[in-house]
Amino acid sequence: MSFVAAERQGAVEIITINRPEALNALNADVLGDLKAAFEAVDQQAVRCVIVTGAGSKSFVAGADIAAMSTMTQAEAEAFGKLGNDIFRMIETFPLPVIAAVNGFALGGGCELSMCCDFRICSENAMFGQPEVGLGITPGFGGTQRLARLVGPGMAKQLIYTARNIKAEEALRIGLVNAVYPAEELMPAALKIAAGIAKNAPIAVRHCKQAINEGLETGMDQAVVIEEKLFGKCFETHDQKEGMGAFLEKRKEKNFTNC
Ligand code: DAK
Repeated sequence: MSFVAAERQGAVEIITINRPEALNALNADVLGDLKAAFEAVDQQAVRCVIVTGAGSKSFVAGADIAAMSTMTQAEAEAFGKLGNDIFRMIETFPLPVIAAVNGFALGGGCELSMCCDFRICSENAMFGQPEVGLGITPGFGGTQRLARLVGPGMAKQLIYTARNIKAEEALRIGLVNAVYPAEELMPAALKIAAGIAKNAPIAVRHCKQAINEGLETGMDQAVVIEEKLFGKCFETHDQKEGMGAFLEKRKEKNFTNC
């Protein structure tokens, strides 16, 4: 897996796009390695995944323009499907995924960050969907996820103008949750991940599923999705442990992911 590095720190898996000579641009090999890295995550032991980019300059500067430049229509569609399938796998991954955006998140990079559960970034981060300036549309879900995250009006303005935005503006429009000095980004991501990891993993997973699936449907159906997942928690050891700890006034909880 030369283009993607994976490292475990306790219950947190850090997945790093590692092609710094091209500002971590995504070609088919990088996408394949990213898929393999997610497939290799130990879902019993790991409680949260962080996705970031190698180097101090770029998260991911987009899909690889050189690789795309000579594609036929059929090849472009296949490339779009490759990326979309992997990004959808990340979006529906049974563990929370945090994007720690450490620089450029342009085009496919912005799209990668948006298929994660939420984004935090460094002060030097820059977001944008510059595709129309290259004569193409966003192709890894950008038209869909940006509109859902920041609203259709803001998404349309950003996509039609191909304007890149800095971290503070990304914060203001709700694309990122927080901005940190570069050296504080990964410690902050790990702290958030640790805060997630101490909670009941099955409950966290069900929350992710309820939010994701509920947003895709009407409220009547959405609350039924929540009811079902809430009910499923009562089959778990961790529900008994969490509620038992409260009733016994016990601070320590032994969540076992079952
Ligand atoms: N692709 C390939 N190489 C890239 C790259 C990219 N997206 N971004 C940077 N690089 C490479 C540069 O070519 C350069 O390589 P060398 O010349 O050294 O060999 C190296 O990374 C360093 O870049 P710069 O020298 O340009 O560095 P600067 O600091 O001067 O500028 C920059 C940084 C991020 C402003 C600049 O590199 C830049 O503008 N990069 C392109 C950003 C961009 O336009 N990104 C969006 C790409 S389009 C679809 C599927 C997917 C997509 C669309 C459709 N379908 C199949 C339908 C997605 C599209 C995109 O993501």
